[in-house]
Amino acid sequence: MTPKILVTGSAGQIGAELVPALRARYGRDQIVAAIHKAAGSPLLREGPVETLNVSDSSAVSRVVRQYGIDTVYHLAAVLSATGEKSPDLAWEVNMQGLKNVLDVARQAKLRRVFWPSSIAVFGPDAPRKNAPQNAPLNPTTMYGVSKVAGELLCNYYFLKYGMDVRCIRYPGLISSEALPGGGTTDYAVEIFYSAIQKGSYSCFLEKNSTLPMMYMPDAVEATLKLMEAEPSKVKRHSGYNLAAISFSPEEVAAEIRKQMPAFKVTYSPDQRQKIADSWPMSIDDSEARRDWGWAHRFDLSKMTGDMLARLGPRLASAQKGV
Ligand code: AKB
Repeated sequence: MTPKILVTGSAGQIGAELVPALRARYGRDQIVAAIHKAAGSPLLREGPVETLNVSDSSAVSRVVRQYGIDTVYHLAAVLSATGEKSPDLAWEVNMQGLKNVLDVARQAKLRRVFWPSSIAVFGPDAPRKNAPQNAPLNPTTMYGVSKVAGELLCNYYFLKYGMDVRCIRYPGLISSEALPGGGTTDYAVEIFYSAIQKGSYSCFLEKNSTLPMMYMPDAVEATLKLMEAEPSKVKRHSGYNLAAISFSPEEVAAEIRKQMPAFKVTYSPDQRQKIADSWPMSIDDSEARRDWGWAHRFDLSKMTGDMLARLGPRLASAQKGV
């Protein structure tokens, strides 16, 4: 059966690549891209689009009924750095938004729900290297708190109502198609834009601040793989650890320098450093690999090559006004 899908937060970094991938897979009209206020990429407009505030439960319910939705990818969220500036907003969007989507999913008897968790569920007491699936979850950011509570809520809806909620703990995501907004790992995207546009970058994390990261094509692949897995293979309905590569700002800068030898990076850590320091450097994702066959394709060098190859010509023609 071809799913009829609603994607909330479609204009965000994940949505900008996941919506086209879902449309390519299931058909353009099967995917309703919900955006909040942001205009989103023109690509989103190539199929049904709705303006939707996930804090408004009746609006979520209306869209689900109107389109006969059976699956929701609920991506709308406030990320870690914005969440520290506006903790109330992070709680409202991340928690109330998720609760609304789960309640609508229950009432409308939806088939499946996807919800993104994050490496932000971990705090300073989790092992710094290869943080295991069942490490202590004591985050020190509001974003992390909302992700832990959200995971518990997803699992509660599975246990109590039998809802098929599926969930991944994403690492920092790097996309050639959309800029991130308000996260701690955003530097790993900005650095590519700045290298191409200015030949230099001022990094807001320390040079040796290693974090778990992933190229967006891998993240999209993992998301589709988990959502298409046979129910018997999905052994947990809180977040699966998911990993690909771990690198520091100086390591990605060195990789970029292989193609742009004059590229210069300076380091002036800001308040985001404290958030980065509270997260593990790497994640053990063996459960995801074992349960539903997850495997990443992009290492640091392959990702850097692909990012520069995609962004270079696009930014050059934008500069020329083509
Ligand atoms: C952030 O930096 O807040 C996000 C995340 C790791 O979930 N990219």
